[in-house]
Amino acid sequence: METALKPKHVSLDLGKGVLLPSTLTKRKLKDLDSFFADTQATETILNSGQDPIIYEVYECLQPQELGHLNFGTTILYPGKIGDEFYMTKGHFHAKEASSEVYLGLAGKGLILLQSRTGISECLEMSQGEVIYVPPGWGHRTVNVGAEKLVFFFMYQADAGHDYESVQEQGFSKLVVERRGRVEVVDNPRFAIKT
Ligand code: M6P
Ligand code: ZN
Repeated sequence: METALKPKHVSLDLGKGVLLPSTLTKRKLKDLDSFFADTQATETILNSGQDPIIYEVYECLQPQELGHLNFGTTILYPGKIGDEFYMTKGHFHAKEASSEVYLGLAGKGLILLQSRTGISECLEMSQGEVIYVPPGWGHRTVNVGAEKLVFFFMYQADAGHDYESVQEQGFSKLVVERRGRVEVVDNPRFAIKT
């Protein structure tokens, strides 16, 4: 067994979700340009010179090889684009056989899960909730609360992120605010490709 990689130690602020040392990625609205359903609302915000941060990811990344685990935290800000709540891009794993675990740390969210054949699930994400994403399920997290949604994740380091499959049509469901309530509705843009 290869033992060249030394054990690591990082510290996690459980409330804020800050993981150090780590690699920090900030995703702004411009990075999610075509991901929100209301492209007009996205354009209006960007054309006004604003580019709000939608989420931040702190990652402890290992070599992209079988046997290693990547882990980290995501801090998803509260807000909406049009009537759609702030969310992550969402992805399938490029290596279909890989899975992921989430642990909610703070805030109130939902995780949308979707199979390649369009079967969808929606689970709640809040402090202390653990969610297992089995192989083959695309996943996207959504902040439906007024505070930051903070969660921990872990997945196989060789999993890879496939964004293309979700960029074009999105997920089959949208999480929106209607009449002051959180609703999970069908995405009119979505159709299973045959
Ligand atoms: C989770 C993990 C990360 C992912 C992040 C943001 O925390 O699944 O691997 O990068 O969410 O999601 P996305 O990459 O879909 O924007
Ligand atoms: Zn993933």
